[in-house]
Amino acid sequence: MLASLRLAAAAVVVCQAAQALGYIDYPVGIVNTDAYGALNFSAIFAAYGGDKSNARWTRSDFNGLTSFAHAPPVRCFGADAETEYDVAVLGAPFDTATSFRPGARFGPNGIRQGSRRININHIHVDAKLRLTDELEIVDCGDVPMVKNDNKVALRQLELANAALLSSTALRSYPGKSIAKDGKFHPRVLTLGGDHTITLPLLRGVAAIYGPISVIHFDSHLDTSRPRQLPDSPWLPCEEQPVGHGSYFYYAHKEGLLAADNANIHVGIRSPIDSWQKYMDDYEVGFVISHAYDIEEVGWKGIVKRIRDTVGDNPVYITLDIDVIDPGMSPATGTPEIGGFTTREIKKILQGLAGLKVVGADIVEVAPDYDTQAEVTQIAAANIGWELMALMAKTPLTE
Ligand SMILES: [Mn+2]
Repeated sequence: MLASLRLAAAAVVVCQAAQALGYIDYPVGIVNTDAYGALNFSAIFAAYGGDKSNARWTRSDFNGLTSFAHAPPVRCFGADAETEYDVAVLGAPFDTATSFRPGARFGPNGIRQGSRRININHIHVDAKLRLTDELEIVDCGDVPMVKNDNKVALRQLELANAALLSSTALRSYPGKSIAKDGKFHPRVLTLGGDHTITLPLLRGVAAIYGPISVIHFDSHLDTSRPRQLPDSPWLPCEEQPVGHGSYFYYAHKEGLLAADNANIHVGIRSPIDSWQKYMDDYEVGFVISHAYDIEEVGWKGIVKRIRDTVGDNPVYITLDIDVIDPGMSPATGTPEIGGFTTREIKKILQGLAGLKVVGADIVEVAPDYDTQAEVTQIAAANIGWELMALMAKTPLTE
């Protein structure tokens, strides 16, 4: 009792001393005081959390501008074009090639909103690293994709992505880069957007690294072959536009995917209209791990299957949020029941440590269908954090 009284008395003395030093000097009155001008705002705003830097008040969980996981916002295509970084976060607000519920144009904003509790300056406990110790991460904002012409919108994204990828990364490493030009380039984490955006993004990474092994998390195959008349409204002489279920067909046709079926779908479980879809899929270059593999072989078995498929190739990870069960990620265009839990997807992604991840995207987040608790946006944001941890773990050296 006496000891605790002494401690309390000591605390009061320390507090009075701090006030006397002017460290925290709150004005006595609320209005009509000149004291505000003399206030030490750095100290007052930094008092919570112990970080005395001026940046603290913009970087805490729930205030400041909303960027992805509090990454510094950078005008990557304008005034800050000379800034060097290792990972660029890029928004692709596009949803005019969807087959069912639209709304993923608000995905980049929603995922950033869901990322407020994440901080690139924090330690990733499972990966045993602090992202900012390994990578300079910036948020480049959104590409202004036009809303009334998909061809132009996708071209805008392609050019923006290519501009980021072709620059030089801040960090270089001993040994040879896996890039064709031998240089170290930044990696881009794209926030979609419907899944069509992956086609222009793959064009970008393939230009730098050559054909890529794709790890595709999704409940759908997305390798649909465009149909000809009489099954389709397009004339044989007309170019059939790409959509969010056919972009891999075009990626294969353009030679962007690794040869020898070194690409894999994970989490597949949607119905199909014909078994031909599975034959077309194999021709496009994929093997399939179905959602129920999580019961049959567990996350370790799925990780082994992925690693056996992609080997030592450069890897691009594209994740449709509908790979997660709609109970944990309802806000998406084409939900399918029987998906992974967020814990399972984390274990699978963490199991991919050591792979050379040259880029990644998270797509099909449509915040308008989310719960008040923002469960889908929070899930998507945390998946972004896992993807960046994979990038932080493994530099792109041979
Ligand atoms: Mn899907």
